[in-house]
Amino acid sequence: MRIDIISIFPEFFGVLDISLLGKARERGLIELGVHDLRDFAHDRHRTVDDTPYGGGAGMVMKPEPWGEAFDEVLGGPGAGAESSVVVFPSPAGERFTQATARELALEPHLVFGCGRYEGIDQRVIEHTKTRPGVRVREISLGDYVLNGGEVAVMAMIEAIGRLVPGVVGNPASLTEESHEDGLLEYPSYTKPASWRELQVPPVLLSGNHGAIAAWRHDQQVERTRRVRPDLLPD
Ligand code: 6GU
Repeated sequence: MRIDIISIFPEFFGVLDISLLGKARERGLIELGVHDLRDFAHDRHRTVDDTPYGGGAGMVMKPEPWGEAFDEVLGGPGAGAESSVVVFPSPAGERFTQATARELALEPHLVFGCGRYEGIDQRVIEHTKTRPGVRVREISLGDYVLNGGEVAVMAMIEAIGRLVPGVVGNPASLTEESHEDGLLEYPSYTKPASWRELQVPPVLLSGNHGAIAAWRHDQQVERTRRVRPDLLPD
């Protein structure tokens, strides 16, 4: 998979050199390009924003640098990249879920356009939709507001990247976790069996695999009912 990120804070993404995603890049499973939006602004101050038509607070990102950045990342005007998904992180987008991460992990090319200020001129989104071979999604992490898309994109890339085949060593660890089966994860324990007078639940020491599976499922249902009842069917 190839991932391109366009941002006025490219240095934000330095942390993608480390940890699981860094290893996936060393192994050639994920190819990453980070692009500075200001490289596509040609005035002396490399301006990327301007005041909003119609008035209102804050600044809006100008369309021209975005257009040129997408021309480069998607293969030039009219060139027609084969198949790309462009993601605009936005609190006004559809909600990002594990299902979204699973869908995006199957794509050969993702492009993240990180907006700042009060957003990007809407024509950039509309124009990107007209590029051949390109699908556009506006995606939100949840019902709160971040100053820009960078932190949201970091979270999305971490969720997507670990689902790319080969990135996580043991694929079973991908299915036995929160949200993969619609329930929250069961609690986990390791040695020692007794720590500061707290005991590991005895069933986990019993060696009875059926009883352990049943206990874990009960824990998942109980935890989900308690903290995320919205995830359960009525
Ligand atoms: Cl994707 N972007 C911004 N700026 N704020 C958010 C968000 C995204 N998701 C939740 N809040």
